Amino acid sequence: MAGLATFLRSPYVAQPTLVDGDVAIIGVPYDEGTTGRAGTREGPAAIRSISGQWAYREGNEAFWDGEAELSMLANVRIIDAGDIYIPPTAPPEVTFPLIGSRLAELMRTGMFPVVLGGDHSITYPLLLGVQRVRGERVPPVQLVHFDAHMDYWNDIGGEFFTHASPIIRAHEDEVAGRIVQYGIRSLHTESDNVELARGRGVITHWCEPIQRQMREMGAGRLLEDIEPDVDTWVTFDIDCLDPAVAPGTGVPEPGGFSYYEARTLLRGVCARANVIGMDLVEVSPRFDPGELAALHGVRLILDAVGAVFEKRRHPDFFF
Ligand SMILES: [Mn+2]
Repeated sequence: MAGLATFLRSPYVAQPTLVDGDVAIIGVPYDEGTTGRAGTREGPAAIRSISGQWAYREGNEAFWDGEAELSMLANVRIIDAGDIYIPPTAPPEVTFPLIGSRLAELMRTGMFPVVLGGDHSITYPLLLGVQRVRGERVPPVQLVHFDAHMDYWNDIGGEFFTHASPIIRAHEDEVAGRIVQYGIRSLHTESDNVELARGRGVITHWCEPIQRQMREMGAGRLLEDIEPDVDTWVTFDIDCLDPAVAPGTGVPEPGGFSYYEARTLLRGVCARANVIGMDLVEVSPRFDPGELAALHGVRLILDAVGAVFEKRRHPDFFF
């Protein structure tokens, strides 16, 4: 494979505009928010590296997905805007504004941002950046959250910005409005605030029951919880997948989605809501034999972005 290891071997453009592309890839090599084993700072590089597997798309030609009888990403131009600089040892008070400002800068161009994590703590500053672009009087985005974990801990030993807390932070700061979660299955204690989240209206779809539901009657009912056509951010923690499928992650949990289950839900969300950006977090390459977590991450990004742009072309499109 020739060329630099950008995402899909796309052009590297440091300060892109809509003239350069429709989709901007941005890496956040940050894992200061991890509570256990670190390493997700190496996620963006690993995701870009394995993405070369799909770099055979000539120019902006479509991918044909024969399984879904779907042409994906036709004339969708992807560029790679590189990584956000993370100063070593800097606290979240320093790094989070850097993350939020860079995302806001990219969103103001009108491009669709795809953020490669990094640990899940980055979703909070990303949503702060999204809301800054939207303006104070505009309601916050709907947040669709794929994860094995609720990420609704208030704090861990007085630390409020770890990868266990991005959803509660975003919710309490009102940079996430409606919140729908898929894939949750970790063991919980009081700290997880399961009841608090429920009381505040967070819709949590526990993993095994919805797997059964999808087998028996498809994903339609599950997607009805997504408010149609409203501006939506998708945050996809790779640990929502079965660790047998995607082992390379910081806090793997037994059980979890197959690739097909995650793809059905993810594409369904992108076909129903107006998704304005996404992040894919928690890929941890040193725990990733076969580069499987990174590999699934890339394919799911392609599936999601493909659905987003298909919806823009055909607003009534559905899988
Ligand atoms: Mn998680």
